[in-house]
Amino acid sequence: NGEFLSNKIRKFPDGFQFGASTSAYQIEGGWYEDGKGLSIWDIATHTDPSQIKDKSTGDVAADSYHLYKRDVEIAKELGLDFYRFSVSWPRILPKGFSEQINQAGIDYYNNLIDELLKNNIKPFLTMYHWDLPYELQKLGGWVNPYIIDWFVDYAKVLYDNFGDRVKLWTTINEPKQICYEGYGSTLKAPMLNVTGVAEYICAKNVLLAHAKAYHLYDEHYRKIQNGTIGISISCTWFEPASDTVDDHQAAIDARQFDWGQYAHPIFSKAGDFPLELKRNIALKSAEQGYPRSRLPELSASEICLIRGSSDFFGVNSYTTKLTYRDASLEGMYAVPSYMDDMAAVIISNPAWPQAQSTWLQEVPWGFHKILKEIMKLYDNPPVYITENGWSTSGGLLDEDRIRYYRNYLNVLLDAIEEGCDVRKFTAWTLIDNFEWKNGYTEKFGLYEVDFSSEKHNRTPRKSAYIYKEIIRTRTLDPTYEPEKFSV
Ligand code: GBH
Repeated sequence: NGEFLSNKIRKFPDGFQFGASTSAYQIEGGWYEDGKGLSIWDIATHTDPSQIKDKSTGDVAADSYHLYKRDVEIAKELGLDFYRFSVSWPRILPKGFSEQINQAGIDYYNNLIDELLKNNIKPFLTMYHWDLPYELQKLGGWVNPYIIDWFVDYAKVLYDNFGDRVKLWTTINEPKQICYEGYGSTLKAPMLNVTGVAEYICAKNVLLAHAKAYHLYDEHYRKIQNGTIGISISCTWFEPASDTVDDHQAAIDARQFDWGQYAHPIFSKAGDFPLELKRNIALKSAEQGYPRSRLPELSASEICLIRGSSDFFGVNSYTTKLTYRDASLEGMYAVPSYMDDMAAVIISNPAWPQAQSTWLQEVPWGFHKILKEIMKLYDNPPVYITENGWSTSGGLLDEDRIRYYRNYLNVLLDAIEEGCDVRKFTAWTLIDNFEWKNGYTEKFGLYEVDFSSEKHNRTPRKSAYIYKEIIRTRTLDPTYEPEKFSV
């Protein structure tokens, strides 16, 4: 893997679209400006800076709150068909509730959207990319079922203010990362760490919030606004570490815990949480003496509401892991916990090319398997790749990022030829940004940002020229060398 078998030039299908993605907290800055309320990331970075690798914050980040015109110019330079950005909930609704709308926040996104349209770039709006209003966290955040209503109220404000011009929507970015990383561990804000319990309550609430926001659009806005709305789910490929039946089952369980937990209720014919998930958690909960499963049930009407509530499957995919089962390792994880419920041991293969992020390795065939599995499990839904990308420690000459994108796009083209309905590809990310608990130590940008200067200058990396040429020609030419970088 990881090598081109030929130097053949391959063409993308007509209508295939390219974009790049960012998220509000990671690029905007302006953390306490013009009436914005605080988010859980403002609180996390300010109350305990030692949680962030370089003790940094997103207070200024790439300063896109002030430099959004330059961001749009970059999108234009790249020739993007669309730009996927997220809205900061507390910038629009400082207290989280829709009784008080911050006009300066509305203005900011209006300006961004208008600037994009002026340059013929479609705005692709993500409603929630992890920066929950702190006021709602005080009430429990995603484990309080009232958040379903609060999220729908927020969605309504977005449809009312931006829906005349925004025709592409994602409700939620990466439910598993919100729930498991934020509530079942300390990997993401609010770092609640109520393992084996909170992540499952969160999962149910996120699914219902998404579904209700979807139906609000579907029933009250779609006719007039005529857009497309879905959800983005982070999908890692888990490959059995050996050919044993046990390791195969471990890999299936890992996939069901990682993305089936969210995809199955929305995209499968039957709806509801996957069987493996319900069975594993119910069994463990009983063994542990809980009076009921720690995974909350979905009622028949909830199953119905969630099933089919997405016009497309938004896939955020980066990497692959190996998975095995080992009874002697029982007890290696906290009890109860998500990891213990899954009962799969997850490792990486040191032979695979390694990015700056510890979790990220280049495994194009795993990306191919994800696309094929989604086609098989969920009856070939329209797929938008809403994130895919590679991290380095910095520098403009990013040959490894170029190789990664080319190899992933190459198998994406294979998948399309094999019948997968993949319609869009989105690079993560447009510009370097605040990489959550890793601060500014991992660079995912097609453009470098100079964080050492107040100007936050943006400079294209070599990969930006390669991506630009892919978009301009609508082809993948593995031998193309941009003039600017050729010696
Ligand atoms: C994206 O999530 C985020 O949406 C984006 O904000 C972020 O900047 C970008 O990634 C880069 O990190 O394979 O079991 O070790 C990616 C989420 C994080 C999911 C790492 C998989 C590894 C889990 N991914 N995680 S494992």
